[in-house]
Amino acid sequence: MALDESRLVQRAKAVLEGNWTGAFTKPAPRLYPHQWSWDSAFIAVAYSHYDQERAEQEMRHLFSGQWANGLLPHIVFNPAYTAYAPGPEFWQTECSPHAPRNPQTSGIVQPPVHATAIWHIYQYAKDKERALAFLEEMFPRLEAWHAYLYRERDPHGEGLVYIRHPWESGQDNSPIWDSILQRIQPRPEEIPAYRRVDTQIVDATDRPGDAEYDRYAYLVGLFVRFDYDEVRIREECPFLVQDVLFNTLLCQANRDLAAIARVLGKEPTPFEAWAERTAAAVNAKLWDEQHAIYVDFDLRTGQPIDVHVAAGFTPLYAGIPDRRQAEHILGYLNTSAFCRLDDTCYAVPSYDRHAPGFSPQRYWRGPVWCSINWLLYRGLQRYGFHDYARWVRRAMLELAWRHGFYEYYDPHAGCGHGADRFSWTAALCLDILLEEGTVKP
Ligand code: 2M8
Repeated sequence: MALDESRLVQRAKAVLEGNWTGAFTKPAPRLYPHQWSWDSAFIAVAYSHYDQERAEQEMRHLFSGQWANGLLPHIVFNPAYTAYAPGPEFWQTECSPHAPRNPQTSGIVQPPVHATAIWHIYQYAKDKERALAFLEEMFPRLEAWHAYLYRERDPHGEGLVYIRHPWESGQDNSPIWDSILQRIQPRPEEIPAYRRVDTQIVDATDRPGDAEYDRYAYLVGLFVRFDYDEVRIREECPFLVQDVLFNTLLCQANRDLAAIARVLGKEPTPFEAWAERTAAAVNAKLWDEQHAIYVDFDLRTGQPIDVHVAAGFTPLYAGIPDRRQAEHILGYLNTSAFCRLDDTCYAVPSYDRHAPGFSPQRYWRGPVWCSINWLLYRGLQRYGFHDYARWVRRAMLELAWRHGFYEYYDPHAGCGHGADRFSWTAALCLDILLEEGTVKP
């Protein structure tokens, strides 16, 4: 059956409704029963088109877990779901003087898309007075969040913040981390005990392997041992990376925070300055001129990480590349390594299809993700690459229409993998379906 945008809107809304807990929206019904940080921002973007109050609630609940030092945790735990592992007892955030006791949270962050989501809520709000009050409420929290990142994660003032765990990237088992994780060889007693429930819910071949999980756990054990003290973590943590996607999203979030400041009659200059400094640093340090892609930087070896993932094209989204760079990026994106427009690929895969270790079904090592495709869609639009942008839009919607709202999709077969009824897939489809107002929510 041909794609029917109105029906797709109804199906996507039903997914979000089904994952709504009364306080926040779960990323997926069973696999992810708590509140995840960047998932919720994408979800709030969708609600902003048809339920202003729900969009506000989503963000307000996430920020209820913000730490006193500004850290916005990647998970806010819901006490109603005790079966999920790894849970609060694994994170032991009570050892940090900054962490809240209630709600319980994890002790790491995720990509900072929150100012962007909150600005979106304001822009689409029907009740502007209420939206202004919401901006007033959220502004100091957003400011503290960005200030935390620049203060604690960019100690040399480079304009690039670091991540200290693969989960902080949002792209958990991406091949970007392979060389670093191979260097980490913890002794068995250094790996905190953990339980996996993910592989009981979805196919184990879709998920990261146990060797990777051991290292994820080892890193969390290290943070706990240091009471989440960032200075000690920075000195000792073997995983310290300046990540393209994270810094790109921070750059755009600063631009959006500046817009929020302007509406509130506050000073936008500090946020504009952050955005410009980060954009310049991404271009100076992470751009690979030879291959026309941005790559991560390993602060432990002092070397770029020469791994090409689709996230390496996302600086388009924040307007970071100049025209010449952007055209080269499009040239690389439009090859068989990623996705030629006339190709048999269903949408842009997360990893170079010719690279060693590419897998069409294993999580962040090749499958199509809607989040990355949405960012590319926005970036391509920004530079006026309309043919490719239209194709990405259509590809995302067709995947959801034919196969359902999966966490990720096989780029060759199109079928869905990971969790079904996945919120951000539904949310980002909703955003592109509803943005022009031609389809009714
Ligand atoms: C995935 O991450 C969690 C750990 O935080 C997991 O693997 O269990 C990632 O895809 C991440 O980007 C996402 O936010 C989270 C929830 O959807 O799942």
